[in-house]
Amino acid sequence: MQSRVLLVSNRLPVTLTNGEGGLQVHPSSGGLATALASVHDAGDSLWFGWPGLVEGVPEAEVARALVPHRAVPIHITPAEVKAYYDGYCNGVLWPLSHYLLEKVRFDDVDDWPAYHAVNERFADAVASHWRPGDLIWVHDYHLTLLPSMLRYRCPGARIGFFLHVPFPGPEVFRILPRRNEVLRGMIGADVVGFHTAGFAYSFAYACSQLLGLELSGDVLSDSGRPVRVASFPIGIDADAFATRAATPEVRTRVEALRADSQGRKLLLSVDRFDYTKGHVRRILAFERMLKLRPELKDQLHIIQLVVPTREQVGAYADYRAEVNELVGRINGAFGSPTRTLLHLLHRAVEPDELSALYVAADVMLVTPLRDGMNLVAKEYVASRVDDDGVLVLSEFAGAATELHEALQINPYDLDAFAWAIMRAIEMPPYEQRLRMSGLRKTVHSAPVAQWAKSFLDALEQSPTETATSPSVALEQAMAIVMNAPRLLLVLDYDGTLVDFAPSPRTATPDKALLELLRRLSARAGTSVHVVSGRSRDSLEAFLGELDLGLHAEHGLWSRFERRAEWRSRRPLPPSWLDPVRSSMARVVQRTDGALLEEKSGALAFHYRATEPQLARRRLEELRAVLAADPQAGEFEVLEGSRVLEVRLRGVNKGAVLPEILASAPGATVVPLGDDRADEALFAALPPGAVGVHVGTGQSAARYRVSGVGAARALLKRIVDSGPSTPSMTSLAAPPTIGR
Ligand code: ADQ
Repeated sequence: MQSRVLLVSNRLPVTLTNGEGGLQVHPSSGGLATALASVHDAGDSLWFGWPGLVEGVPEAEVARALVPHRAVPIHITPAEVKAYYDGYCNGVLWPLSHYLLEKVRFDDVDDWPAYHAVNERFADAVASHWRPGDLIWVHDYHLTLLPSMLRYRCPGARIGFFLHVPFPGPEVFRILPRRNEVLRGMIGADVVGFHTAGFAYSFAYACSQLLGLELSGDVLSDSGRPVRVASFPIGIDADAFATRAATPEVRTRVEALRADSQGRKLLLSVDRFDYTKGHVRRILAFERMLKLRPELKDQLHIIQLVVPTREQVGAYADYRAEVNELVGRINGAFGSPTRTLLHLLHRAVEPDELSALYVAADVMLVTPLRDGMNLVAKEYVASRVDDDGVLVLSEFAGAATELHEALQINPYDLDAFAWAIMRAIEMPPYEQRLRMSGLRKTVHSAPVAQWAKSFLDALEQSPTETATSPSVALEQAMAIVMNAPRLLLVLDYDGTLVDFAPSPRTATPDKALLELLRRLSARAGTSVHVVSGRSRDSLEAFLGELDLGLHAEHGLWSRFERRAEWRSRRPLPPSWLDPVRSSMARVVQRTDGALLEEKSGALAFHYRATEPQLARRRLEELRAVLAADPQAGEFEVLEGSRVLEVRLRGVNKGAVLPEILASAPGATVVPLGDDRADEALFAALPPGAVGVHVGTGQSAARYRVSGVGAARALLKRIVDSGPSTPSMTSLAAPPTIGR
């Protein structure tokens, strides 16, 4: 690994506080900080993140304090902490990822803008330090928009994204109002990593279902740009835990803990005080067990170590109150005036103390309702150097996919949970050894350094992007465009001027778009052409009243002026489509959500609304049928965004371009397009043209903008730079669109 790595996470590995003794630096807690420390400590890296709220300290002083830690601070205001961190991150994305829908706060209007703004601030900071050759590695749900934002700012950068929390099932993810923005943000990366193959699959499925991206093996195609989606299960530094467990300091503490337990079995859990970690169900399981076997109350000593977390988030306060009440109930029912059965220790502990607890615990309960991975389970295993002890593990922790020898439970099934705890307490030593030795082998075989290396290797091996330009370069080109005496705009429609809709018929232009195009076409010295895959009828119906050149079916048909006759660029062979039509119709009939669009020179199989796996099967079938068609030489098969089109050979957007160029000699050409069909146009451009790709896909265009909203904003700037024309409606894009 030669490249410098720019690590980006919400929190820095150290947190600053401004107390009486001045600026203090403390290590940050939590799984992510622990995991990335090994990458940061080992190599040439810079770490970008929030240093915590340090009000009253000049930013330069904060930056100076972080220099020895190779950390770059990104400041977040108290209002943003509320809306971005407590609000969108921990009030929306966190509970949604963990399937706790009743805890999601959907309607707080400030949360999303703050989330977007903080992601932008991270993007600016990272881009200002990025040098060609650096790898950028973005972490977690706080920064889902960052990969795409960086793709516009850092041309050719290799960008990785890793999600530490679960990616929920697609039907749960679909609930998120900003789902498409979040997915588009993440697919700006070259490699998107998850803890389990299940999460990776859910993400790929959501991208197919909601963005119409195709998946082949473990690679999604973002308009031709490969995005690798894979699982990289995180490990721990198992050797360090094993070594620490055997030190005299830890052994002394273990003896003290055992003396404290007075021969009773120690049941331990260690988690952040978070409602996903399952404290409530765990305590209910203890209660169920003690009701079944009351005599156990004298044989057990239960410690739940909880580290304070997200104390400002409302749902956490309620949760803490609920847990405290339950603890009181259990101790009231099963403890005695001289002995507390269940201890809830509310604090972070030092490594030696944590290790001592792991070594002393006869049974470890790691029973989250959902968890991306869960490092505590692995830390316990690594600390059991004598091959004894029992791990009770929730099947909903990512770790369950690796730790097969644990006693796995469903925390929602209280009876089975209670029986599993009893079984753990009474497990004979030989079975403990059998299980624990297997677990230890697993945990030692995949250390955290290897996790980081395999992710960064995958990132380094990802193909470099060739044609991306930073927004700075687009700004320079825009200056030329806005001052050009003659302008020729050549615009794609779907995905460029309007967002995709489930059916092509419903992607109608809104008022703002019509007004934008009207003003563009009225701008002095400006000609506007729309070149689309759509049929003549559809373009006439949507845009026919405007002074635009219209080119239907990828340029097979043209109408250079309003109300002019449509002209075909080439004769159509009679009834050539008939046999293909019946094969395609048969497939459509058996495919829920699919539809067949018929044009004069093409047939399009649209499957945007089809369940992705079904769509994949039907596509395979269709490709085979078309390849075997006796007329296959007459047509070509082109696959776009959730559409397979059978089209006359040799018809493409590049072929119509010379005629459009001839209609505006000497003009500066500005084409905008988002998908593979537009690449034929970009490939045929004359020198000096300002080709703009819309989205994060692969493109030969020299410039890019993020989406439909940004494409419209660019056109609006062109309108505003020309002689003014009266406006009837606002030109703002509808609220559902873009950034
Ligand atoms: P977390 O939700 O923070 O991590 P986890 O993986 O268990 O969960 O990591 C917690 C870390 O904090 C462990 O290293 C543990 O030792 C430490 N810790 C917990 N309680 C402590 C205490 N009282 N005192 C000191 N240290 C304590 C997120 C995801 C997880 C994922 C990780 C890493 O939610 O699913 O495993 O990131 O990707």
